[in-house]
Amino acid sequence: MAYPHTIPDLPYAYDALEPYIDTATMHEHHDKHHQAYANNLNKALEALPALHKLSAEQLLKNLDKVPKASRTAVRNHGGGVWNHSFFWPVMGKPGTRPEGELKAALDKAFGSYDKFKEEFTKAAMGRFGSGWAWLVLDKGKLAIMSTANQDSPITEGKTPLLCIDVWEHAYYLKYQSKRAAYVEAFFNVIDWKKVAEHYAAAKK
Ligand code: MN3
Repeated sequence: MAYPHTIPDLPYAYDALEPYIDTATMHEHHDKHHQAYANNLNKALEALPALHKLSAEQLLKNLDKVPKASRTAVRNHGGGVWNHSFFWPVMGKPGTRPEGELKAALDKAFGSYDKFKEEFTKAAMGRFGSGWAWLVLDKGKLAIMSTANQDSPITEGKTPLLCIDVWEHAYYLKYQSKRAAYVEAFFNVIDWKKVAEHYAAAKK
């Protein structure tokens, strides 16, 4: 999808992730925040027709092709568009557990599911201010990382498999300042089947 950039509908109902992620947050987060990133990306690209054919992913992978004056706007709003479009489908309810090849890879990389959970939580909690925590495939290996603001691992050539949004807008209505409670709740709504699809595609 290229210019004008749009956002996908949620792949489930707004209340589907209750009680872990509340309906009001999903409305606000998807309809207002995500939509605003698309609107602002379009505004930033309005006068740059040479970039209109590029998808958000292509823009983020080629930020050096964006004129300097617009680069920060494209990085922030393009990241906001792509990251949230990736985020919604890695959640679902009931949540699942890693299976098969992905489970084996997680065990190999982190020792166990619990250890993975611990490391991912650490990345989510350790991100100061706004940003994201990610499980990525980096040169064939699973890795956990976090990014600031709307920066995306795809800009660094890494392939995202799973992410959590740790901007306050992702949890403040329900959890107020308790990011840890939100991160803990998130593990109940991870759709590991979707993560496994990303893993299979990334390994090709
Ligand atoms: Mn967000």
